[in-house]
Amino acid sequence: MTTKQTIKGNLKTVDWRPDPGVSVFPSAPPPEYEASDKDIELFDRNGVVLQRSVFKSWVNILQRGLDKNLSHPNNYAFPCESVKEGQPGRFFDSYCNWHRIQEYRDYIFKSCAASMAGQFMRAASAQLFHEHVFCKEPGTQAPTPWHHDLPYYSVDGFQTVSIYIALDTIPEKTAIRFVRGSHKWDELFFPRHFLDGSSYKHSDPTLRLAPNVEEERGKYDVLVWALEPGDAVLFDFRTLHGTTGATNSNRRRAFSTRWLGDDITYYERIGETSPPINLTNVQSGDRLPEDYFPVLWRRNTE
Ligand SMILES: O=C(O)CCC(=O)C(=O)O
Ligand SMILES: [Fe+2]
Repeated sequence: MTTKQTIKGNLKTVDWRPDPGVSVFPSAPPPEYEASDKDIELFDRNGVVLQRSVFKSWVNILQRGLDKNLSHPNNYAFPCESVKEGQPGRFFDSYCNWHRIQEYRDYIFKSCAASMAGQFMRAASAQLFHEHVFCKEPGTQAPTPWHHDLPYYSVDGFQTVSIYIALDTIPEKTAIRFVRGSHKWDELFFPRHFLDGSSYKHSDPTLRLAPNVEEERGKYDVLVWALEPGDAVLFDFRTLHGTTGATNSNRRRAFSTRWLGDDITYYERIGETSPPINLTNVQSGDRLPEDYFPVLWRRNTE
């Protein structure tokens, strides 16, 4: 069955691992980004920071990559549709395809994203976890349920960042929004399915139900920016984020890369993870293998 209603979570179509023979190592180090101390401090304090226009020259390239992902979803890993039967629009996402889609790989290897990630994490190195793309078509009302990303992932630690790039003009009403400082709450919430907001069935006793920030708006300090193509929003894997259910009048595409610092290790969670990365020969507490998760930037200590 492949009706929109029955898809829960991302489908496994092809292997998330790089195909044999595909090089996952760049031929040259990526260009350096110059993050300001003030912005690094803001990221640490708020769990989210905006860097305007940084990736403008990558927008067309990433749009081309996303076109491949969207038009042949089953050629790629984990295509997912999250609009309920009978509801308008399309909410597509997919991840773990950077080694298969040349445009994604070029961005990851040749842009300043790796250096940017390392600096904002205040880390000595930046290791790629994966990329994640999102597309809401005009007319889509499906909200992105409020969640934070860490409990979805089979990793643990503190030095994390997602670099989320707008590939369209996104007005404030439909843009991704964040609860300021929520990365420091010292709480983890159940991952939620994007289709209907239901929680994953985890028996992990350390997880709680995510708050519904939209329903109790006055209680939370929410940060949101209208975005232009090439703007990047950086956020910690622990920062709560989501959207309203406002109608997307235009297309809303975004490209995110997920980065790990030096203190991040593999962590076998109780229950399903997303992406479903279950590594054999790797124990909780080990570093992630670099042939699947390349270290793309190291701090220059000279
Ligand atoms: O763009 C969205 O609505 C969701 C983005 C998101 O959840 C993420 O990048 O982690
Ligand atoms: Fe997320």
